[in-house]
Amino acid sequence: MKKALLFGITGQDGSYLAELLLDEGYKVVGVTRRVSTGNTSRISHIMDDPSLGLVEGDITDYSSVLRIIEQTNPDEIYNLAAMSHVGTSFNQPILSIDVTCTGCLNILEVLREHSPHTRFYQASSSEMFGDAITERDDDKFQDENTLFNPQSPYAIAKLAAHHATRLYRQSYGLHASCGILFNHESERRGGRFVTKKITKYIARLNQHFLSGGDVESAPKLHLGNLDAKRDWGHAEDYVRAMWLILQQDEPSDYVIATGETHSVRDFLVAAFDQIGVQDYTDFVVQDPRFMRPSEVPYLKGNASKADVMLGWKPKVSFGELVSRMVNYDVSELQN
Ligand code: NAP
Ligand code: G4F
Repeated sequence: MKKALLFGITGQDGSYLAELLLDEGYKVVGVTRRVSTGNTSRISHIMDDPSLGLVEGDITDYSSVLRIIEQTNPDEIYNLAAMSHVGTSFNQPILSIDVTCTGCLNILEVLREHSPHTRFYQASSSEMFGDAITERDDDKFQDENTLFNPQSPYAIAKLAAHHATRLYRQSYGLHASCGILFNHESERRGGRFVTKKITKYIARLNQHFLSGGDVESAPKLHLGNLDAKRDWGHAEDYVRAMWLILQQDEPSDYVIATGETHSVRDFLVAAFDQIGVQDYTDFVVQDPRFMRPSEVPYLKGNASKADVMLGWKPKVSFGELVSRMVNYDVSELQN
């Protein structure tokens, strides 16, 4: 029975990856942080699985990372832990670097010194590309050879962790790989990311209309930049890629993306359409509080390498993603 250790098991991706690994017959150990209120809601449905264990730790604390890896002796480690909100990283840059970059180095150092046989997956991000390609280049894709030009403290931290993973692979022979994942969302997406913010609002608006409210009295949705374009997929598809990456004989880095790009405005239109509203402009307020000091204007990934080497392709389309998220939030609110 293979053993996998997951940093970030309580997050969106961690919860889907834990499900996948349990289905594949793994023993899964997840690292959770001590917090004053619960943070295990995304994994509550698998908590009683005898093949799942949780240990308390924090990725910024080298001693807990060392202890957990030594005690677990895993075949595979997936590092999904991060301060993953780009906007927040502008206000908490040092924490972002500590968690997202130093945290990764803590694991790599433990692997180098104490557990070189363990395979390692690092959650790299398309945010690292920054503005290397702009909106003016609408027919262009980012791939494994595209230059990085990070535009946020989060992206700088991810890029440093990305290079550290590559360096430890090359210098010390670790089986260490990075998935450069483009945006992926789901019913379990955190509420402050733009997609979930929109779909939760749509559910509230739907409720407002169902209880007799009109357009005038409807709540408003406050958003920032509507022109940014993202390559949005579903997290279930993307965690399958993470697992496939660690099953390869040779470690390597892979772009994981759908190859389609849509603006935030496109997402808004598609989400409003789910409740039969054709014009979102009566409901959306552009609010400077949600504009970022620096923006990534355009992301569209080319995942050909993953297709050829891993046999990976996304299954969930943009339209299905939007409708799954809206339907989920609508029924959550109704129940
Ligand atoms: P998420 O929902 O925000 O989950 C982040 C996880 O990291 C949570 O389990 C969180 O624990 C944990 N964490 C935060 N600080 C920690 C610390 N100091 N020590 C230990 N754990 C800590 O993020 P996600 O969307 O699942 O993304 C997973 C990973 O992929 C992240 O590294 C993210 O940056 C990266 N990524 C995501 C996307 C995307 O579009 N989703 C794209 C590219 C890369 P709590 O639950 O206790 O907060
Ligand atoms: O949903 P977002 O916050 O995601 P962002 O910044 O693209 O980052 C996500 O994807 C990265 C991969 O590319 C991950 F590495 C990262 O961890 C995270 O999962 O914002 C998407 C776009 C941005 O251009 C933002 O400026 O939506 C724009 N936006 C407009 N109004 C907003 C809002 N974003 C948020 N969060 N909230 C708004 O009100």
